[in-house]
Amino acid sequence: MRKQTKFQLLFAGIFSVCIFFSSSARAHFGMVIPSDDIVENQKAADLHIKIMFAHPFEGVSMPMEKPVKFGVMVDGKIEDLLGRLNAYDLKMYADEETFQAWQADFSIKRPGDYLFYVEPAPYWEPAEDCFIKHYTKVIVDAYGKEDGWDQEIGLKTEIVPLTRPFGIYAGNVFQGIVKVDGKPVPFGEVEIEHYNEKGIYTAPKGALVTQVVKCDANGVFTYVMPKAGWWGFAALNEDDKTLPLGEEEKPVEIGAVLWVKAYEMR
Ligand SMILES: [Cu+2]
Repeated sequence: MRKQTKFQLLFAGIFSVCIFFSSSARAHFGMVIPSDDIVENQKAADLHIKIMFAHPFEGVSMPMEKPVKFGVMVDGKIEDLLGRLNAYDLKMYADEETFQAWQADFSIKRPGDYLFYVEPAPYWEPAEDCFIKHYTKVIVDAYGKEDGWDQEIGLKTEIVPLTRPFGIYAGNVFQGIVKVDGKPVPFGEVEIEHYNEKGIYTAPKGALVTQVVKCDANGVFTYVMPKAGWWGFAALNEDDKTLPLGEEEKPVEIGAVLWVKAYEMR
């Protein structure tokens, strides 16, 4: 009995970050952020990829277990990159301590569109009484091939871009189609956040941290990115399967997350 209490306390401690922030904004985002979204020279071709689970605008991270899958699809072929993952201590701008995140290096050798994806381990979120699993994707174009960015990897849930997902200006419209099990999700919800990496932006009110749009009847969402930098789109749905937590079965929030980078016009 005593032991259980201690365990619960530990559990509460670990996840207190989430609970603390849950009242103002509760948007979690799987993050896959490459060192560049467009590779035009040898130097940029050595990509460094960071894989995190966080509140990207507020600069607060959550501990991330080793992902179940990490790979890249190029020209319709999938390469498993799980063995390249290294854990590191992430500290975002508002973090008071470090949390486990993941990173990998990947050198691009030939032209093409590189679709990187992560399937994380389920994350237990007591504040929402559910597990969270964000299937997260980012697309890097190499040497101007611009071919394949609209392909579907075939993830459990996935955002398929309708707008070319690289080389975008701030102020451009961005559209994508949200799919679960390969089928569009009508009127699904999409949460959007800016990766406020250095904490230079503040939200005037809590509601501005996370933008929310809904898909139309065809599962298509539309958003205009107001500023340069990385933007995350998280389409959230509930899985038809549950996962056990002790004796109980708990629901699983599945997110299809896509990251795109916007540029300022010079
Ligand atoms: Cu959280």
